Amino acid sequence: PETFYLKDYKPFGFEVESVELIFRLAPEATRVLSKIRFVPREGAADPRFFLHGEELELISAQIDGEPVAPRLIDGGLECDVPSEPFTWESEVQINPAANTALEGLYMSNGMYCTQCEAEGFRKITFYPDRPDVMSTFKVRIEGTEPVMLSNGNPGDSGAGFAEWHDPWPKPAYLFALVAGELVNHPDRFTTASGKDVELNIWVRPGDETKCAFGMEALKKSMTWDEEVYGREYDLDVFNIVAVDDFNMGAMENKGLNIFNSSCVLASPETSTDMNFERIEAIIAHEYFHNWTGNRITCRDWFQLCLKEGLTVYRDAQFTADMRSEPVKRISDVIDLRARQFPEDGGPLAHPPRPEEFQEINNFYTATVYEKGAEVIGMLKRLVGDEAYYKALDLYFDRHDGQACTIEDWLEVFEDTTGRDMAQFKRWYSDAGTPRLKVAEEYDGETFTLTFQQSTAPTPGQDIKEPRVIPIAVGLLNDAGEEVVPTTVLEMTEAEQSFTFEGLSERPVPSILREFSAPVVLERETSAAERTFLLAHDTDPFNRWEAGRALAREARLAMITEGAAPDAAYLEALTSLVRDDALDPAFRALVLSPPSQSEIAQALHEAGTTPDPAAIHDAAETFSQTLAQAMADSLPRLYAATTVDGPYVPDAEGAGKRALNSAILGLLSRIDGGEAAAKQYEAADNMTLQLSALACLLRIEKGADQSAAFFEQWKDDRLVMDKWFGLQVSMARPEAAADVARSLCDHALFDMKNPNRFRAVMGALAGHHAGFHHASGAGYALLAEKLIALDALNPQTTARMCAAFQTWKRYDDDRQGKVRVELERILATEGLSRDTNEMVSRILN
Ligand code: HT7
Ligand code: ZN
Repeated sequence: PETFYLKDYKPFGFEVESVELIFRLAPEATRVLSKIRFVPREGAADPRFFLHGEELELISAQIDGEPVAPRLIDGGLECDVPSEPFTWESEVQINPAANTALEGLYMSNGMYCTQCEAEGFRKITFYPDRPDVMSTFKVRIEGTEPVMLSNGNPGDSGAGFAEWHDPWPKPAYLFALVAGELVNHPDRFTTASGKDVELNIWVRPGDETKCAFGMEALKKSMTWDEEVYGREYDLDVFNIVAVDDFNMGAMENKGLNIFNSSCVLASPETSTDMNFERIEAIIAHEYFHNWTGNRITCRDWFQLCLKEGLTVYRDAQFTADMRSEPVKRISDVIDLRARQFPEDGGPLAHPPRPEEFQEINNFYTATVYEKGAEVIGMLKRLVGDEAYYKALDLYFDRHDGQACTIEDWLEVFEDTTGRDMAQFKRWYSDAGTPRLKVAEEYDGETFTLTFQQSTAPTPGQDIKEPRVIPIAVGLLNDAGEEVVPTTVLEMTEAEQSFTFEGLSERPVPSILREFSAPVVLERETSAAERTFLLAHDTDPFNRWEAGRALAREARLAMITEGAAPDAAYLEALTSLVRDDALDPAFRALVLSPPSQSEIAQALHEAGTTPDPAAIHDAAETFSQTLAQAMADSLPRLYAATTVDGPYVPDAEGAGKRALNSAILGLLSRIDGGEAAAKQYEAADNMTLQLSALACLLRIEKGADQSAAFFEQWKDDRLVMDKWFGLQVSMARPEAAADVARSLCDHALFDMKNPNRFRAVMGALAGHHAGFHHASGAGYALLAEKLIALDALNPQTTARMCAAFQTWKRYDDDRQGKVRVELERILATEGLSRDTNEMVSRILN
């Protein structure tokens, strides 16, 4: 397969002045007519007229009204064209009903729907399908569907047709079309400058009762972007459509966002608190793309983090403002360590701005998104809030309507702050997570922190130069008071010391507050000091972090030394959980244990080969011991944290329910599931129903409730995804693969629906002891199902291959078994480019 390189970038030789499209819809034979005005660029580096096109049947082509015979070549067509501006017209036929890859125009439940990012538009018509080619679009849809939507503002419509006009120049990846039997949940929004905008969430009939929360989230996002970034909406209409079959979460098409139904539909009866929070965040994320992604887009796909990192950063700010800042930060760091750190430390490591790819769909990664967002956070910490917003204003002013690069982005910071961003740019070009070692010294007056940074080699990058690292530090006295408030130290050297003068007693440092940089902090500290920070740190993130380190160390001691669960830690945890003055959501986070995969990573880093069974047993023993240690107070704590009154999906209620559910998890280990069974019976919302069912399944007492749950919800696809997933994640390790296999044979299992596939296979991959069971059954089943899925949906298959990325952490026997499966996938005839690239990288 061809490899594409950042260094090879050349602008397209033509400008596209306007695009007009006509769609004649038919499930198996849709006709697409295009009329595109091209203007040759003077002095173009590449004057070749090449249009991308895949899986298209060319019916006819004309230039300025005269028939032409283009040369059909791999991936598109070439044609001889005039040296003056000209109009290209073509007619192609496509088959949406046969499109199971869910890229281009496809059918989902009888509804027409598109997904064009990154390179799906070339499956709709011949076009320069690259993000730096921007144009206005006029679209006419002809069909019998009651609702027919496209980007921009509505034009004429009548029996059998609807027209749309998008006045904002956009790249083809933001094109969208939806047609089908849909109903809307309407609303309106008036922008800060008085523009009246029609808002709609379009869903299948029956789902209209699940749109109110999403609509509120949309209006809150619109207000927030005006207030915080000064960004207003720019069309008369903003449409959102919910689709059941979708490869990812949602897509920011201009004026017509398309959502995986799991990321927009919500009701108390069918959605958990976590679903509500995620929906609010994703609606915000897609909406925020209107400015960071659509009005200003990427020059090429290597620059993907320009729009994704910034937009993730913006949606995190939004969630922090709507909910709790520390809780959001802690949750994001848990997620970063679980998804991005393993990527950065394994065979799939790549910089936030990669320099080569075979299939761009494989680079919608935690590194591009979440590390990309961390990089923005560091930038803001280094320049300060005021300079950050000044730079953003300049970015919007200077680059509105353009397709930009990371260089353009950093230049606005250079121009507004006068800083040289050359060293900072390494965060975009270098892969790998820096490790930051810290040593402390106190001479009776001066406290010195000495840091050393180092980054291990990553694929294709052996040498790593030092990066700029903002290290937020605060100093505490032994009464827990701040003697030095949070200060951002700017580390630029491989080794660097920072001093704090005038301290009459040795302070306790709180380092990397708010997780001010995406690094691994290595600090030799006593358990006593960690316990002190868990009780007293004035930075909530580091308070949680101290608890997390204690939890990790307790687990490691259990696994490597056969130690009992650490008594001092158990005591500290117990008193924190009982502390009513603390935010329940924070207490729930402190109580939730490190994942088994995180423990495996910690063992690996400490030079011990992780044994998944031993890690699983230690986790069980720890929770059982904690439950017994707290036995007397658990029923009271459970009662005290129960939320009374009608369900409201707000942050406060969600925090209380999270704590209540963590306590129920412990309680069910000692009461035989009595409280959980009662909660299940009484539950009037999905959060309580599902948490009770999970507790019961974990102690193998939930068979009746599971059957009842199935009967109650078998007609609701999204709830059934939860049921499918839970069966696997709550299975005993030795049974997990068998449970997953039999679920794949279930009448309601559907290979073509990515949500259902991920519910089962994603749960298996996330079941650490089950997936890595010594039998190899987990590896074999995942490989078998990925091979089957690849023939239908390469994008989702390739993404799920990442489950194998940590394989070299484990023992030779397991490595051997994984290798066999990876080689089996690679040897599959007709394997997609997507999966081929992923498996080859993982194997190397
Ligand atoms: N920009 C979008 C990324 C995307 C995508 C979404 C749905 C299906 C396939 C996709 N390929 C790429 C989503 C986002 O980041 O907002
Ligand atoms: Zn995005």
